[in-house]
Amino acid sequence: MHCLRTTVARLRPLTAAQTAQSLSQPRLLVVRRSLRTFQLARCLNTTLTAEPFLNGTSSNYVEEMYYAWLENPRNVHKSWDIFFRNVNAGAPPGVAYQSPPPISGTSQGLASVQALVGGQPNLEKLVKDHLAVQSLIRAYQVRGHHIAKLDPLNIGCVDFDDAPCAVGFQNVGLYGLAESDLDKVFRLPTTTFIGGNETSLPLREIIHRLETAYCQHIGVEFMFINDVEQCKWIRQKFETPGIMQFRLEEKRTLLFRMIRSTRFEEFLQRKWSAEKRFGLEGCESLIPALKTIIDWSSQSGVESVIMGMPHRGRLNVLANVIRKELDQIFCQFDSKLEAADEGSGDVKYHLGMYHKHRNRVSDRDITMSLMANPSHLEAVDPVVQGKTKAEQFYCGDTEGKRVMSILLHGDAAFSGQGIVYETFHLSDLPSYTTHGTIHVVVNNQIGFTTDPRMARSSPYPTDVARVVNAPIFHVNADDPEAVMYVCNVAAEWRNTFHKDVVVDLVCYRRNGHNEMDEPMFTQPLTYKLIKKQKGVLQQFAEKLITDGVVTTQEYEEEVARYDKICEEAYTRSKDEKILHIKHWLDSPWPGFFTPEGQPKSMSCLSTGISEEELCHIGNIAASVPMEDFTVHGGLSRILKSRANMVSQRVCDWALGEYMAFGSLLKDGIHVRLSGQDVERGTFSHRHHILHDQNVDKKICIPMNYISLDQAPYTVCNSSLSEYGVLGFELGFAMASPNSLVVWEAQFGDFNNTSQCIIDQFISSGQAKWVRHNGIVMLLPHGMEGMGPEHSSARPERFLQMCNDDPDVFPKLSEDFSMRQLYDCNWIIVNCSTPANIFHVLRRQILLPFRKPLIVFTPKSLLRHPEARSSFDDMLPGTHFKRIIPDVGPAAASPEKVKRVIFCSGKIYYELTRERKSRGMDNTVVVVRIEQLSPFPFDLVKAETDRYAKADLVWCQEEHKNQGYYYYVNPRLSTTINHTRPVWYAGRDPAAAPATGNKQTHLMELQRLLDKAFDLEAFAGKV
Ligand SMILES: Cc1ncc(C[n+]2csc(CCOP(=O)(O)OP(=O)(O)O)c2C)c(N)n1
Ligand SMILES: [Mg+2]
Repeated sequence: MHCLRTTVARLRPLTAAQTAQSLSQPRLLVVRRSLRTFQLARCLNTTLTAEPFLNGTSSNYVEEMYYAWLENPRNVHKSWDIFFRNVNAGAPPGVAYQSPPPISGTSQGLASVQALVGGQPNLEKLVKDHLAVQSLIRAYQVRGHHIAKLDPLNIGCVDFDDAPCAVGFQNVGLYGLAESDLDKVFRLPTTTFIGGNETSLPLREIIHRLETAYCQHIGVEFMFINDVEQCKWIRQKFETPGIMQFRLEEKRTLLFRMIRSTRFEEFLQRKWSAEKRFGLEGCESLIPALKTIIDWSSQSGVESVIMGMPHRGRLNVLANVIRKELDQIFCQFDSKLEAADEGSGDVKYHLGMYHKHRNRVSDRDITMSLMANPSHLEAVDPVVQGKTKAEQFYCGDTEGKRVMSILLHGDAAFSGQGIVYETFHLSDLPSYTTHGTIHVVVNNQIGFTTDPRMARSSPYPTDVARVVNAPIFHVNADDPEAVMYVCNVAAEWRNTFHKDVVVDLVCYRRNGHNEMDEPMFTQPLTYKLIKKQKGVLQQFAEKLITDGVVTTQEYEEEVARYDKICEEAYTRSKDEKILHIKHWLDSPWPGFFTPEGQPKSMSCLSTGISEEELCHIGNIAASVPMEDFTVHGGLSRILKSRANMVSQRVCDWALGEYMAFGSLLKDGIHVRLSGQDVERGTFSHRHHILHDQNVDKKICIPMNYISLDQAPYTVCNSSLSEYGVLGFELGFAMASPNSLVVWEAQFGDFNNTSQCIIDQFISSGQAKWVRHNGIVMLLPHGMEGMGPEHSSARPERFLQMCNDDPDVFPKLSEDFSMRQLYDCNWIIVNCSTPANIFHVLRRQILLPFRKPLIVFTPKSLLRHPEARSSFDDMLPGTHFKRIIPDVGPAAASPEKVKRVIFCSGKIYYELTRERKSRGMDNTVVVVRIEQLSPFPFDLVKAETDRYAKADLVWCQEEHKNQGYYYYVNPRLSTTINHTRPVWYAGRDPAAAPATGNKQTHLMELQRLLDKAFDLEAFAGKV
């Protein structure tokens, strides 16, 4: 049976000394809301250490007693009460202890204690034995989950070799206790709830209750949590005797939910036996698990639940949790279904869903959304979080009481994908928290064909959650009642502490990875066991019938009732001939589009604003609108220079951005800027948050002082994660079209660690899932001699993913530029002026539809004296310039022009400087293409027509295989109908984005400029 994972969970006791050691770690204990530090105990210990009967180990026990006594003197035995009173009164060593008074009262248990200690108590033995019992209790709390019966197959996929532990009757000797102690009564420490109303219990009963709490079908992993109250809360939820009991009605509901979950899969299997569906068989209790969480949360006031999940059981969740009509699901299996709208289909496993209904348990409305997700496992996690945060933000839910998220995971993906970790690290950050996510892991102990022992190095797939102190409830998914119980606790945990929690459904996968796969190829022995395993519904139904909760007839009737529902839906589904992907939207934007889903217009108002507004926002940007606020001297100078610019009616880059954000805020558009160090700006140019130099945490956000009825401005430094944070912002932008959501990379090249979000969501999201998104990515880019790692935002990659055809000159029309924007998959710009960044950011909101905007942003241009814009370029009537033609002397006499250099971005300033130094202002024009994609065919054509006889050169500072060349070149050629060559002046192809050597960098730059202005450079070449 070596193929089976045969690890026998061995439990090693925490020895008394270890317990004592862990107890003596400095920590904070909270008692009755007052903070009590360890210091106090240390003071006591100074006096205590001299007590003749105390040694290092027992003093820790006494310390625990002392805490309990402080809390309430009645918590400890009378003898301890007297002892502590005496110590506190300053009794000298040896005098504080007095023989205990005779034990009175009715408790028989206490009488046994007297029997234990005898007339002449041996205090040292008493202390040692109690300490041993305490160790034993703690061992159960810490590691009871190691021996809980979590695995329905009992193949033991969790390997605890490095942390075995032993408890149970047979192991009491390991704790220094004897079998003869089993019937002795011990006072229970305050760290356990197993006593219920009793404060002392015989050791045998103590062990029995601990086994019940920690070693059955639920394994509670929580003792790593650094919060005493939270640990106590969990202990109370699992240790209190008899706490896991359900009413008859609850059991029946649970059974009915199991019927739906199970029969749904069986129905699909019957009807479409040759179709993949990534069925839930082996983890059918996922459905009641989710429904329990939702019921509980709805009862506590949650109105909206946003979910993200992988393939496994998705259809079942859609049908039985989100409550999508069954016929709409069944018709997806019809290959002849025709698409009525755009979208690549992919409904069954990837499209999302949004549905509002009345929750029967709470009798309140609840909106459920399941987010569309790509195949890339776990990629949707941060997206769900972002959308949840946005919904909370828009409804003023600052504590996560109305909107919450649930994330589902597979065991292999949960431990394998780094994005899980990145998402966990957002969970407690002020601008990213969703106030607790409930994670549910379908832990079927396999990932496709790979065993856990080959898939992860941690014992559980859930260990990643420990980094944020999330409690983890492992549960045997073959026990629906245990599942329901932990789900209730998880929902209550979230509602109480607003922190993440994990439910680990330990289950199995009855079929192959999908229904077409043969699992016996790779897991033969496991699957022999699985074939023998009775289905969970059958097990549960038999149990409830035996217990008299339902009759066989009731059960069979319910099964037949649900089968009939499925059959009827199946019949209806055959009438469905057309697939409306719009019906599968996870985030509808009511009122934004026409009822047919079209933009309300095909025009965009001027993105300019009034002089008055420019001055007002500029002055805010130059001010510290808070009293008694000390700004840094250097920053004062920056603010002063902003004031100067305003008085001169010009903007630099930072001010241009300020004007865009400020004017949108003033119009009630929420702006959110997120990314690493964005508050100040990587290049120290932005300074959107001012910090008082004398008072800690005193900050000022001038952008929030623009007007009284403005929208709030959110600017937040993020965790050091691109994948997680970009995904989060994408999700945030999904919730509403009426906010400008901007993510900035520290340097543009770091965008590739979020490649999955870019590829799977941003560039293709609308095409796949008919979902618009107006997210803005700011990617600092430019060859400035900083070396290969900080130069390139990889424009070539973004451009390669553009959907416009390089070989077709489009039909020009009046609304050409708008149509082009509407048809594209994303907009890519490289602005060379502050006015243009101002306009393009504002355009994002003024457009009647939403498209992702990728902006290659400058570094040195931020402070370049020429990279300034006059207010004139930002006034009403002005627009974003897709290209900026040359307006110099050459443009006035086009017939004299020998060469037109097309370029994009900062190289423009290097080209014009070079042109001037060569005295070629009359012969060479430099045209800036600011909007690279969609390519401004119309405007470029106007330029090539105007300079009909000139050479055409594309000049870029990037290497030839990078930058824009391979995108622009064919489009330029198409524009001129291939009548002239388009020459290249730029760096040679290279593997790295830039040289690390400053001299080489300058030499390369000069070489490309030489080529750009050498009018003979291409002579004779074809
Ligand atoms: C990022 C990513 N890598 C690889 C895959 C291919 N893949 C699809 S399902 C799967 C196994 C997933 O196992 P698990 O997370 O345990 O879920 P299960 O199928 O067992 O429910 C793999 C490797 C994927 N979809 N996404
Ligand atoms: Mg799995």
